[in-house]
Amino acid sequence: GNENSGRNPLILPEYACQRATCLKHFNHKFTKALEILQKHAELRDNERDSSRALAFRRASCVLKSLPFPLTSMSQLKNLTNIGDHCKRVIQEILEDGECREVNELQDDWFQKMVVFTNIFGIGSATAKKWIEKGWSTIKEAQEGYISSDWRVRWGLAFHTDLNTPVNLQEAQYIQQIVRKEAETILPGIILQITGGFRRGKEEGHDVDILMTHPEEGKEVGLLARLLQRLQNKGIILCGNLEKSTYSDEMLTLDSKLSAKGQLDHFEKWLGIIKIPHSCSENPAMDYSGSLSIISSCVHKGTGCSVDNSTCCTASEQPLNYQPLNLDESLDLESKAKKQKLGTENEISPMELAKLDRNWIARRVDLIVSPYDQYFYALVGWTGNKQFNRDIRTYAQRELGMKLSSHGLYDLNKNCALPARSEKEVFQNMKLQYIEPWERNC
Ligand code: TTP
Ligand code: MN
Ligand code: MN
Ligand code: MN
Repeated sequence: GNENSGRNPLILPEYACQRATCLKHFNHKFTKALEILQKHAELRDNERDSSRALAFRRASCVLKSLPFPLTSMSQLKNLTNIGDHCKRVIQEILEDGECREVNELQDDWFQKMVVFTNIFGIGSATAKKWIEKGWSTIKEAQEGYISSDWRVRWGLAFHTDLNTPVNLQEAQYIQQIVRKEAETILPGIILQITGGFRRGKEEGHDVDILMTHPEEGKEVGLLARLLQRLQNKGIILCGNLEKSTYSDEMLTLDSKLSAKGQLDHFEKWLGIIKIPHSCSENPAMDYSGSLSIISSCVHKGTGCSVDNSTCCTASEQPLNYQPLNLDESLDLESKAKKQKLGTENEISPMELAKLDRNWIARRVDLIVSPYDQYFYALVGWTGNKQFNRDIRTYAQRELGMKLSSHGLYDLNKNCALPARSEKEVFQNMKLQYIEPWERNC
């Protein structure tokens, strides 16, 4: 290191919610290594490993907040959250440019686990079983695995699509479609892209959209009707609508909403839709015409119904598809007729994926929040996951408050603290406002 760098050992606040953590920073060399250690611990997936995984992540997060590139161990002196193991790794990278332990971790097993757990619906337990069977490729899983989980069937079939990152233009395109339909159903709706894109990422694995309405109660029933409309347009491939399971006592009691937990009780839909290939070349273009063209397969019978509020819960009931011969010269009316009549041919997700098609499958999460919870929901669904962990732990330990995506509860005063803006969420916790793009922990 360079002793003359003029930089005194820096003191950073302990919690990530007290400091800015941006996508671009000075220490990728180190944070990449630490996040491989984190990922490996997560994939091994037992209790001891999961706390180690968090320790690696916290250390990485501290280095992302450093306002300069790390050049000597002495600069770490006053930093919290960097344990001995992390220090060894950092020192080795400082001396050799790389870390042997990190290199050796990225073995065959690790690579396969990463590939398999990147499949929608597949966790480390299933991935481990596949590796024990001797599988090492997606193709082997596609050919050898029969799943009762709709996510896995679709995740395997559309693995190539879903592992092609969603770009910003596609995200905006999807938001545009959802907004248009949602505003038709419920004028005055508030709709916001959250997740990685809101934090300034240019790519993501999905598009997260949070919705609410300023008039309390107006949002009830919106999601089922919205899905019905998207379904009628032939955009939806598969998905699952979860009803809201929220009640006020959860603000204080529920362990699902604890500092570690990322789960919430909002009504939400997690699914896969199709968008035109060409939309990322020209996102401003109106694709309402091509949307009927990409409706080459429409659902039959199953799916979004306002009454039973389920959408394609295919785990119990496999989805049926009726392929339509794409003929762009068909006028809309006969196209609609043909869709309505359909054919008796039903094709599986795998066959659908193999068709010559002008659309790509994209993962979408749609979340509906009541307005009085909205700004807490916005913080929670903006993330990132590590930021949520940190700000929830901070609330609990430093303030004696319980933070979740539903609200903030003061456990000493026994009252909830409402917020009418995201800034108020931070004010209620005596925190300086952290911008969404500063929450990339
Ligand atoms: P993700 O979409 O899983 O992650 P991301 O958007 O940060 O990253 P990517 O670009 O790869 O999509 O989740 C979005 C945020 O929502 C995440 O920061 C944590 C939060 N979240 C919840 O609060 N509850 C949930 O059930 C899930 C899945 C996520
Ligand atoms: Mn997975
Ligand atoms: Mn996301
Ligand atoms: Mn998501």
